[in-house]
Amino acid sequence: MKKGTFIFLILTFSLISFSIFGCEYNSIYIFEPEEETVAPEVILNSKYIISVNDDESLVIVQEILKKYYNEPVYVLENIPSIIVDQLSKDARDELNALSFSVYIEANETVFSIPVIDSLFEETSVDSEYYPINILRVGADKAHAVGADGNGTIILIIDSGFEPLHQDLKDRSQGGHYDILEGDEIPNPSHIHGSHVAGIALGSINGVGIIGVAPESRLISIKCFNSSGGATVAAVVWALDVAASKKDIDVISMSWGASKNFYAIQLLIGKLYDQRVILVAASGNGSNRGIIYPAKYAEVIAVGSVIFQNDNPDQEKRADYSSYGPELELMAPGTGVVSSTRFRDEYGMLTGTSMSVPNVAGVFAVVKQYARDNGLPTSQEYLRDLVRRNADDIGVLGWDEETGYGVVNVFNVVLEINSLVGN
Ligand SMILES: [Ca+2]
Ligand SMILES: [Ca+2]
Repeated sequence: MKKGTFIFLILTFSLISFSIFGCEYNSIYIFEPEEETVAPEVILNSKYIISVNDDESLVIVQEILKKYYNEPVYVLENIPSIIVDQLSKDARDELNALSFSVYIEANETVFSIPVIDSLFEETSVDSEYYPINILRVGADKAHAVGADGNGTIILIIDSGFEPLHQDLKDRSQGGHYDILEGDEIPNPSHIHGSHVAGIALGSINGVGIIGVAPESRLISIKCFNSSGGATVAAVVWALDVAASKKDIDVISMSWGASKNFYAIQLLIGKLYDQRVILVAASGNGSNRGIIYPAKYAEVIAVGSVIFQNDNPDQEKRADYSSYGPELELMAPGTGVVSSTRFRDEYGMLTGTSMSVPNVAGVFAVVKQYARDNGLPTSQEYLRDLVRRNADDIGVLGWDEETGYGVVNVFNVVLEINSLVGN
């Protein structure tokens, strides 16, 4: 284990008594060392993230830091980066004088979840139905032919989710992680995460809503706080935990920042190399300028479309939806109904945040259906399949405002059927 941050602090002695065949044995001391990590808030609010390009360079950096008592509070497992709570001027000067590149990035709360208004409108749901966004991406018709994400895992990096919600509880894969509290309980800090999860994989269970990939499984990594913000360290830590997980098919990232961070770029590259399909929000900046991580080539940038089921010619980019040369796909994001709080509450939220899980769900379904039909399941193959089956809108062909168009999973299912002669 590369993580060098565990400190064995507390040795607990417990006095127990037990009996064997009626004889009492007292004063048996059990020696239980307890693994104590650095408190999550120390890592989350630390001062810097230091990254290099290889492990050998990282060893040199750590040797230098040791001289100045600037040792890391967290050593990342999957990239040559460390999080430090302090960095003296002398240490920084020595790092900057090294012959290789050392990236010293200040830890700030720059990541946010792009929703237009985080106050949601509560929506009553009488009997189970497909919300209009799910219908628009063709998921109902895909489900009818068995394309439902069965056997895939969607990892959602967000604000946790409501584990008791009727449309989410059966979707849990387990293996969740809570960066904010340093435990494995996904309890939500904000409704955003539950809402995103419901869109991607709300269950077919006779109640509430149905998501895009209702047979897919959910793993949650929580790093966004109750204000919908996250520090760079929180996001880096979350992505590092994600990169340590195996068998993840899709990662849904309804968040971002306008600034590039080298540690995050390294982690996105690492996840891409692990064959994970990465989906993220273009942002709600209303302008030309897509946020990170959606801006990276490895990540599928998703914008929000104002859609009309009966009139596709009128469909256009939502005014708030950021656009640019990296834009790939569109999905509904305005007035989307999904799971929110407690066991059975639903509500409406708006933003590119809501568009992302539609696309993440589509990729889970497409991966399952391609796999089941003996087709390739590489990111490149699936990405190309989804792009060319999107409903083109706006300017003919790919364009900066609407990418390849509105994602349509049923179009993909039809192409797969024709490819394999179903
Ligand atoms: Ca349901
Ligand atoms: Ca177009």
